Amino acid sequence: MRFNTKTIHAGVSPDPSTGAIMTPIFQTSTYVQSAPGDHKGYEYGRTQNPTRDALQKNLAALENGKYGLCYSTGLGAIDAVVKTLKPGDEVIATNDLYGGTYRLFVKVFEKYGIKFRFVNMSHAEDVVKFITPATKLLWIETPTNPMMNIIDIEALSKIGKTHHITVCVDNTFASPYLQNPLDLGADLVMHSLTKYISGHSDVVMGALITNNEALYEDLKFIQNATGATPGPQDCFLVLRGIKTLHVRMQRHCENGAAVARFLEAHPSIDKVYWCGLETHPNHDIAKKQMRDFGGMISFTFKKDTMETALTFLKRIELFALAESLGGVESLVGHPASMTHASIPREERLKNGLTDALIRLSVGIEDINDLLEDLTQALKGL
Ligand code: P1T
Repeated sequence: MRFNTKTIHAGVSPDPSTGAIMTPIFQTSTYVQSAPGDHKGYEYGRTQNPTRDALQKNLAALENGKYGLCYSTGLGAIDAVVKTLKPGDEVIATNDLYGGTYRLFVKVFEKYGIKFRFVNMSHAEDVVKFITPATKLLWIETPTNPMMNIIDIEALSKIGKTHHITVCVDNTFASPYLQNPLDLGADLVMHSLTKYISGHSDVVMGALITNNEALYEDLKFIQNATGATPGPQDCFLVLRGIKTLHVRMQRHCENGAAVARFLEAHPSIDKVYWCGLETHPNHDIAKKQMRDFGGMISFTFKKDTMETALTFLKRIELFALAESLGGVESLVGHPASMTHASIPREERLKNGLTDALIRLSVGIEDINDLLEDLTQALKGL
């Protein structure tokens, strides 16, 4: 099956008892057994649920993986990955990444004796000098949030293999429509399903996908033992959203390209961060590992002040000021005070995340309406 067919059919089949074409919401906490241990593969709602099973199979198929696991949030999925480690282990993570991931690593897991190094991975070979015998995990986000840096998944996966380090890619910004890290050699893919995959800003969930059976068994044990599992209603919403992932993504990419080119040519704009621009430092790697460039864009103003940013945010109408991304509606964010507020200012400034940086999640509205809105909001800035 090709990708655009898998979104609709992979992992799902008509309900055997009724023929319902849509996977039912199995809203149950437990399953009846005819004798102790004699059951139909389902014992308890935290451990297994048929709606969740269908989604996990579908997600595995979209990432060309064998095993999928779903979590109550994207951070719940990341938390599970770190729980495969033990005190004394080290993690090398992308220096620019979602603020919540940084907060989980530094504020929660450092207390348990796990060490995190945040490294610029733009040149894969630069990572090698940070590897020690204790390094057990390479944490890659690409494109990164919010600077849209591109990291060479294939090159880093090779480095991971050589040094026996698990390579996990947070594929949230690209979605499986644009990029499949397992095909490029990564061991594990993580998604915030809250974003492009569910696509309608109505659910918070996360997922992990792998081909490695031992890793899957370890993660499945942690999923059941620690309990960050999603409810069946949310699994249904994500399954429903996935059916249009490919058509939504196609439009996100088209609109993203038009907005990036518009901003690049605008006299009030200084830098545009979007991996589809030929001037992006890792555009060639983006072209190699992604099928298109997506709808996430960050930018700065020539008049690089908070006042300019606040005026823009006050004027803009169609782009709603909100956390999150990847829904059908366009959103605008101010990373320094919103999604990345938990990263110390000096750390984020080192990565180019300035006080006035703006991030756009370009939706699938009519592009002319979006460009008109940006035009009026930027006038005279
Ligand atoms: O919000 P949650 O489903 O727990 O996912 C966390 C997460 C993980 N990885 C990336 C790359 C993310 O962007 C996020 C969540 N990000 C936002 C809420 C945001 O506005 O950037």
